[in-house]
Amino acid sequence: MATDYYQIDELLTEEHKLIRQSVRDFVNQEIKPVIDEMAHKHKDIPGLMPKLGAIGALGPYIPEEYGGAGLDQISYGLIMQELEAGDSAVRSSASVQSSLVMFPIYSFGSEEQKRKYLPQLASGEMIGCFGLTEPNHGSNPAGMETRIVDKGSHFLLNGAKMWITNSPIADIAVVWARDEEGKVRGVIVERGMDGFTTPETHNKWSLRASKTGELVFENVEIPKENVLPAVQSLRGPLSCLNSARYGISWGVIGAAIDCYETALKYAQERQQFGKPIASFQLQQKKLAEFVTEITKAQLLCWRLGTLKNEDKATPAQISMAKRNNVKMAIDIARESRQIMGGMGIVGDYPMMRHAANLESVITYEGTHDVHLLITGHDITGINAF
Ligand code: TGC
Ligand code: FAD
Repeated sequence: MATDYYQIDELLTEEHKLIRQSVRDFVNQEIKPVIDEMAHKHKDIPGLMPKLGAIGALGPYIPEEYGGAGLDQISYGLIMQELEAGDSAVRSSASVQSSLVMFPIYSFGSEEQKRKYLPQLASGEMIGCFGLTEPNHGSNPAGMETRIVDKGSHFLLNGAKMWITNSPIADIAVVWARDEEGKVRGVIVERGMDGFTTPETHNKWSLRASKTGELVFENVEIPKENVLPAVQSLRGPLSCLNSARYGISWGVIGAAIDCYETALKYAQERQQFGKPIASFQLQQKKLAEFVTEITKAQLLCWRLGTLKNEDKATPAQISMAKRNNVKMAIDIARESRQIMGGMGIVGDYPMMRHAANLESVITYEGTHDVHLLITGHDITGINAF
């Protein structure tokens, strides 16, 4: 992973480059040797979360006093990029834990909640998941049917969430539900609470090295201290999505570079008609377009990261980057597979796995079309949902 056609490395600090290198080393040693087998067997990578915790990939931008690494947003992006070069499932685990579990607890939680959960989440001893999507409400979470009712000494939670990354292995779930006044509240549900189950979703053809499942709540008694005090509207969960979508914008660059570099090397070595296939114009066109699109995506992310560091990135800017970069990566995965000919379909090369994973990435955290409508709304002022 060295593609840097526009010398973007010159915009990074020495610390950024060291962080990137350490995550790259981790992926080369711990993920790449096992990922094909894990994806084939539909198993998550053993001990992944503590390993991610040990390299500082869980909650990198959460302050050190809560167990995070206190890093900036460019560092977070570079970590996501390197993890997704290994597999989107690995980046997914890190981004859910960081942006969808630690971020809401840090941003909306009480001091007690921060001290109780964040250090264990940062180390990977505790695994978290995020429940927003429901069986009847995906793109439109405002329609959520999950409810919490105040029973005086506790809240009672009823409802169901679907398509939840890591739900079958999670110790806690940050869950979004409406209260009696119709306000959207965030609650921390712990495994073992009566009436709380997490059935696994089987037979996925995408993100096979990651567990996905449901969250089902049947009269679950939620202690009052498990409600996030500082959030009472959809703005809460949607602001978590900003952080996760930003990470995905960087992450998919890693998957794209993995495909591009594999195809470039293969095209230079593979001979047909007495010449390397890289000498044919049609193959050069593909490779030249890959590096052009990767470079544009890198610049988009770098600028977005600097805006995020200054707290100036808008949700619509983040939507543009998520949409553009995921499409860029899925196109490169599909086209680079063609450069490999028949070899492109076997697990010795990463293209099919990345392409299949990216089918989820283009759907979750807001679909490709939803992000286009967010841009449309932003530039016209007209909501077309
Ligand atoms: P709307 O009326 O526009 O807004 C409601 C309130 O929220 C505010 N808001 C935001 N705040 C922060 N960040 C954002 N991105 C925000 N977007 C909106 C808004 O200002 C308003 O605030 P207030 O204070 O006035 O109440 O909301 P809407 O119901 O019309 O919906 C807008 C829409 C469609 C863009 C939104 O619902 C959406 O983004 N839908 C897509 C759903 C989605 O992305 N789900 C993701 C689930 S999590 C997931 O997929 C994890 S995968 C993890 C992995 O494995 O990596
Ligand atoms: P729908 O909302 O039913 O959309 C179906 C199609 O209709 C899409 O093409 C969509 O773009 C289109 N569409 C919808 N509305 C409009 C409109 N107004 N105009 C034009 N087109 C429209 N969710 C979580 O809460 N937590 C998680 O951890 C999580 N992890 C996931 C992991 C995986 C592997 C997957 C696949 C999903 C995950 N999700 C998670 C759910 C994900 O966010 C949703 O799948 C996504 O938001 C889309 O919702 P949906 O699947 O219900 O599709």
